[in-house]
Amino acid sequence: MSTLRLHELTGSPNSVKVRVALGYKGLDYERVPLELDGFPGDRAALISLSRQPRAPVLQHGETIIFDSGAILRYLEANFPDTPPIFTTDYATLPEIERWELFSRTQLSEPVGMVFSQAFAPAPDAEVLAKANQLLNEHCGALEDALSQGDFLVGDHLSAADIVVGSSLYLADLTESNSKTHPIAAFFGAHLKLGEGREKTRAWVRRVVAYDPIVGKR
Ligand SMILES: N[C@@H](CCC(=O)N[C@@H](CS)C(=O)NCC(=O)O)C(=O)O
Repeated sequence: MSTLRLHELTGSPNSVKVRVALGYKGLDYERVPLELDGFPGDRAALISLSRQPRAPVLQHGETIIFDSGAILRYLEANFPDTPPIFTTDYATLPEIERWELFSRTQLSEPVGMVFSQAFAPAPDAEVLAKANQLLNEHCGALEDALSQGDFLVGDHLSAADIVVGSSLYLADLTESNSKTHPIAAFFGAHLKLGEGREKTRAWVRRVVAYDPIVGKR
């Protein structure tokens, strides 16, 4: 079988998502971390590989897949002997997709606000406070869902948990797992799941535990 090679930005949630999926499925892979000397930095290697500039990109033999959501779907469709992260049930698939959308909209807004402050000459305390407030408000939906069961959809880990949980690792960093990049360290210092978000916090830890890099606390 061809080697799975993951071209990643090690601390980026979209790369974490793919490593969690690979870990949960028990698939061996080789990491190819992208070393950047700034942001967005030189993306020539990714562009020549995949005709676009963003990580993660998965290489499987001659096949190249970009975008974390596309990679999760590729793994699901092509490794049928591994634990499922989507579903065979017609009505349940859109539930998983709704959580993916939640991550790309509700969560990416406060995460984007903190990200922008990581590059500011002096971080704006008001923007950071607003980001924390927004994030914790949006996570109310997760506390509600996790009061019904251990997973967002169904009775096992799915792409819903992987996508949302991996994005939220940025709000639950420790000194040790925020060492992937100075930007991760900035998140560790400035974005936190607050009071009343205990179920969310415990579930994020369960999800990212499948990633040997940021899952180690
Ligand atoms: N194509 C991305 C989604 C959008 C995106 O690019 N998001 C930013 C951060 S929220 C990212 O992952 N950047 C990685 C990079 O700069 O290579 C994915 O694989 O999911």
